[in-house]
Amino acid sequence: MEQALVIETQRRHATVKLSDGRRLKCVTKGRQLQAACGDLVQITLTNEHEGVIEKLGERTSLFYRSDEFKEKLVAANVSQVACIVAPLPAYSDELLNRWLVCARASGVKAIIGLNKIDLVEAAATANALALYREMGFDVIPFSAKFNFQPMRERLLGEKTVLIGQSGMGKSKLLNALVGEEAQHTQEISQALDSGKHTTTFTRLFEIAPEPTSVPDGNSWVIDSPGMQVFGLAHFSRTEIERAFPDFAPLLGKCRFRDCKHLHEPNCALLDAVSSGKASADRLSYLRKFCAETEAIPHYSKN
Ligand SMILES: Nc1nc2c(ncn2[C@@H]2O[C@H](COP(=O)(O)OP(=O)(O)OP(=O)(O)O)[C@@H](O)[C@H]2O)c(=O)[nH]1
Ligand SMILES: [Mg+2]
Ligand SMILES: [Zn+2]
Repeated sequence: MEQALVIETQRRHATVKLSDGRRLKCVTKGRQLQAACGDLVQITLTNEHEGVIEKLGERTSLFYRSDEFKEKLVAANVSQVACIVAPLPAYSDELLNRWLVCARASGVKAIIGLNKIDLVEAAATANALALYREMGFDVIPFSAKFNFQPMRERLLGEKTVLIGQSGMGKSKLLNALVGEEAQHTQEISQALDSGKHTTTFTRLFEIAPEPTSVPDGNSWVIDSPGMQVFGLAHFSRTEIERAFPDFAPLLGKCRFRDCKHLHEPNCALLDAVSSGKASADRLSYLRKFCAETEAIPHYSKN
């Protein structure tokens, strides 16, 4: 068996890279085994170009979404999640919150990349994101088209998954970072204010420490298809609540131990919102995500 890095996934198929640089198309052995981009796996070769993933290596992290029916792996072994938003097409604040919660609850750092700052509409988006900066999230304004350096700096030395809705410019950023090799982007119709789904598989790209050097294995970036849904069913209420840095210090300070922060008297979270110390939108996301996860009996939760 040989060790390899998973660099592309689409359904049950994966492409892996061997230590000598060779790439193999692989299938996974058995239904139970689910490989994600970034996974280190043990493979056996079936022929020169194909192999079977026999075993997954231990993961330092796993970023995935889940609902009542299925789990969808996005990336393994990442050190950070970069949520990519843009003024056009308009991004969803709720989805951004789902990714931030998922990253934190998975023990992975989250950063927010604000793309397309060349557009005039970006000023309003930057204002809307000030809230997240106050909470301690790193917000990085950039333009994949005209100046991607601010993002490049945050990606060096890190293993990153880019996550975002369709049309936010994830692939454009990768094109800028790795050039020719990257997947193509297509022009979308801005008039319709809707993103055209371009990327259909998840892919890992290594980036070099200098624009002229070769990758050293320390930095890679995973591009994922745009997502419109992102379930957090694999987390418990407690895990979700703790993943809100603005509310986490208040947990346990409500009058009722099992407070759901809806309309209970002396709720510390509600009080923080009504006194203007915390955001009402953030509290509504917390309630929604917790209610969702509690409605699903499938997962064992603490
Ligand atoms: N003005 C401007 N347009 C950009 C910028 N970055 C990306 N775009 C455009 O936004 C559109 C979508 O870019 P993509 O990179 O395909 O978006 P994506 O996030 O990969 O989308 P999916 O693959 O569908 O998830 C393309 O038309 C890009 O040219 C930018 O910095 N400024
Ligand atoms: Mg894309
Ligand atoms: Zn409460």
